[in-house]
Amino acid sequence: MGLNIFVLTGAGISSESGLGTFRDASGIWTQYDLSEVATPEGFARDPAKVRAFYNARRANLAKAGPNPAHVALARLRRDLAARGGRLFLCTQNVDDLHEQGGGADVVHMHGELTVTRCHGCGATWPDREALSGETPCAACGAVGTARPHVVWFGETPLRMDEIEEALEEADLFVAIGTSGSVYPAAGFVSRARRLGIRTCEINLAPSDNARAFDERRYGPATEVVPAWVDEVLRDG
Ligand code: BJW
Repeated sequence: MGLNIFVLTGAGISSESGLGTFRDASGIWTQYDLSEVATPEGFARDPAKVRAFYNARRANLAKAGPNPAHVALARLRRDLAARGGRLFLCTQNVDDLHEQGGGADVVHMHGELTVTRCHGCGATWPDREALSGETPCAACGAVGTARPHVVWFGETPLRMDEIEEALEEADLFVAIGTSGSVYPAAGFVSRARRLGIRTCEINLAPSDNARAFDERRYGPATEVVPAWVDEVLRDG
């Protein structure tokens, strides 16, 4: 059996692609009130404000492309698989830069910006256009129910059973570009440690969770991730 690696990514991996992080000095939560734009209550109060926020995020994503960190993880997945190993790539990011960088089977635990969901019937469809309160749902015909297919505070993250199973099977847990401040993702490192799995943090600077990791590597993801992938594939 080859090496089985669980990678968790956060906003930091896409920051050098021009997408903002949430909690850095000029992050998204310094410009927007998260209770207004990233909670079901905020959407119920002012759906037009929430749609405008996500329309701006869709427009930013349309201008962005994958960076060497996304591409390196896609290479890691292919090369591990060729050696009988596995990369389980779980991202908190709602962008599709892992896929654009050649990645596949990416688990988006906080949903996808390029998918719209009907708040009424739950139907989802791929959509890169601006969200509108007027377009009827193609499945149930309801009007005014279109929302981004993302996980807001207080909602249940996606594919949690699959994630837990993959953690249990991993030999190594690596968190890349995440502040470790949002649960349940922030708890994966302690879960991995309880399971006896080696853990590594890759970040620009130590995260809130830094001391929980066995190994730490600091610097821009576009430099540190490709170097780490080279090392894993050379030594593994
Ligand atoms: C670089 C870099 C470079 C920069 N190179 N690195 C009290 C205690 C515990 C929990 C709770 C609590 N009260 C409420 C909760 C639960 C709540 C929570 O965690 N709240 C905390 C704030 C305390 N969580 C939830 O509500 C979640 N649901 C839930 O728990 O359901 C119950 C349940 C659990 C388990 C099973 C079943 C049910 C839902 C959370 C939803 C989060 N949603 C968002 C928005 C998504 C849509 C969107 O994008 O708009 O997800 S919030 C936002 O934060 C987004 C991100 O995915 C998430 C994490 O942020 P991330 O990625 O870590 O970004 P940053 O900005 O924080 O960090 C960036 C990092 O990159 C930094 O460390 C930089 O240093 C680094 N960096 N440049 C490398 N170039």
